[in-house]
Amino acid sequence: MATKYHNLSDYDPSEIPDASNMRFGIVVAEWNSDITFALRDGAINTLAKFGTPEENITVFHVPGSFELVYGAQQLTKALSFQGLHTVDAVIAIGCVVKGDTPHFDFICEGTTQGIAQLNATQKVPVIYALLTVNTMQQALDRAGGVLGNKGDEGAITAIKMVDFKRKVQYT
Ligand code: DLZ
Repeated sequence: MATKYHNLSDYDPSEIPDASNMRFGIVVAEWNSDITFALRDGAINTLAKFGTPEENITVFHVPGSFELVYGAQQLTKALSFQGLHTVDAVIAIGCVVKGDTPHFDFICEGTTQGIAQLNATQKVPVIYALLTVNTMQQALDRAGGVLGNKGDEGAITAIKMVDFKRKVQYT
């Protein structure tokens, strides 16, 4: 959670593993694309900063945040039948803005539980880069605004989780 005490783009670069031999899938919701595309670009730039080549990043778009679970699940599977490579981690990017009805709560809950379930059952970590905000200003603040970029945070988390996975699997 971003607060005035925690900027989403703040991290110590010396603590981030080299990501040059990692492969990532990014699934992005098109709802609130002004926000989600800024998060996506932040994630891609941060992965590149730590060495991930462009060809190791596969980006897919889905209509809304609710579809992120299905999208992420598909990306966690081998994509070789499409000539693509299996990914080491998936970053799920969305932005749900509170409206006048309980729809917000259902989308947030379904997406959150779905991503949690993928993490508990699949081999590939799925990173939760979902903004759930009351106002568009809160989203802007977290999409490259005063509180940083949730996409940066998602990329750093993805790199750390791939590193974690490799350590627990191979040591
Ligand atoms: C329907 C809907 C609404 C009202 N709001 C959002 C939103 O703020 N953010 C978002 O990512 N998606 C929204 N959606 C779309 C749902 O996620 C989903 O795409 C549709 O309910 C179709 O399954």
